[in-house]
Amino acid sequence: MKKNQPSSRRRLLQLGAALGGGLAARQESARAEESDRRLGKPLSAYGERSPFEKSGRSVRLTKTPEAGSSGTPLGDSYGILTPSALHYERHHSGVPNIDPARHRLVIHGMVERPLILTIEEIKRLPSVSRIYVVECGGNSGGEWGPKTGSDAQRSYGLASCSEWTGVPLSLLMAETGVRPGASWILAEGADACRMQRSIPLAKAIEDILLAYGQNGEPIRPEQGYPLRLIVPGWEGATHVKWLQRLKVTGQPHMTRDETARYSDLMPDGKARLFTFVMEAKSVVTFPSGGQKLNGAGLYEITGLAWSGRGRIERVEVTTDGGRSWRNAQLQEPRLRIAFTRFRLPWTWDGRQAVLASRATDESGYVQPSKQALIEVRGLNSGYHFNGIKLWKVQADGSVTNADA
Ligand SMILES: Nc1nc2c(c(=O)[nH]1)N[C@H]1C(S)=C(S)[C@@H](COP(=O)(O)O)O[C@H]1N2
Ligand SMILES: [Mo]
Repeated sequence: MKKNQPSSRRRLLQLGAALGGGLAARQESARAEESDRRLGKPLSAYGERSPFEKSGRSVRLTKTPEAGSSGTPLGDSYGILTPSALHYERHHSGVPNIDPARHRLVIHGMVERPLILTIEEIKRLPSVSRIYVVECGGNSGGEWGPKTGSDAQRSYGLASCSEWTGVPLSLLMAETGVRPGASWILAEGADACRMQRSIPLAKAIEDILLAYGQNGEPIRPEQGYPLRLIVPGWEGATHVKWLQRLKVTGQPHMTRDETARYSDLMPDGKARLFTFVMEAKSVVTFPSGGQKLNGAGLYEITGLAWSGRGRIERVEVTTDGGRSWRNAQLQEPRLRIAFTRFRLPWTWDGRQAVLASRATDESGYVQPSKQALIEVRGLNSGYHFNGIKLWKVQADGSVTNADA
């Protein structure tokens, strides 16, 4: 190293002379930049990630706040928790800007003692923190079609996993009491569309949370600030955001988002309503669509598995398009209804390979192939797809969907 210095310096000087001093100026500004970098920046009240990191939710920008969705970039994720800034978004009419001091939650209908609560009052109640995945019933809906998603975010990214803090709804139901014959609850948001979903009372009492915290801070506006429902294991649309009203009733309300939407039109022409539980699912996040392997050799295949029915028991991985499967290692903790990270070492021989994962949950349910799903469900519905996702590693190392 030292020996080379004089000669490389001489070469640099010659080059500098040839470029007429421009190089010296550039060296000077590079030195200034480097010393700025080392000096760093002062304290900040709220942290930002490194400016070198660019991964984000891919969004179609609209001029007005309207219905839309954006996915979590699962292909860039580590571990099992989704940073709040990258939690997927699904809004039926934009993100309302709600002042928590003026927000109220009303609980009424078939109750003994109706309640109107402020956020401050809700936060005074005994709370719990739980790690749960939230997944849209429409996640991977595009996979039903002939052309499947080209990357992990666009195909499987309407699922994210956070630690949620809030009050068990059972606590408030005990406070209000319920009248005989009560069996459902209507939840309503404070967004422009007043999104509404009906939920069986039994679930409300079992494990629903009235959540105000996400990953250690208040829930983000996109996730329902200041208050949302967390309905463990059930489709995202039941997790009503910006929650303002719970009405206890004797039957479901048959709202738009549980009849015309989020229902599954079966091959016999009948629609399956209230498909609440999100079944076991998994996806390889590395290597996944859009990524590139840098030559043959050793890699670690990794991905995420989860189930609305509980814990993940097993994840198998194939590298030959499903001819053979090997058990992946499951990273602890394996929490109920949360992302479980799986890993498997793999030596890539540099030839085309088709990768996929297959999850089994604690109920014994095994994630089906796309073909098996279509045989039972037909092709009329765009919701509740949980089929095995194939990625193709091309000989040049690029990774695409399996159709490519
Ligand atoms: N009030 C209200 N709640 C809502 C929605 C909405 O548009 N308005 N979207 C629902 C749907 S379809 C899903 S998948 C989840 C998305 O939650 P997230 O945006 O926090 O990921 O919220 C649900 N709750
Ligand atoms: Mo959704």
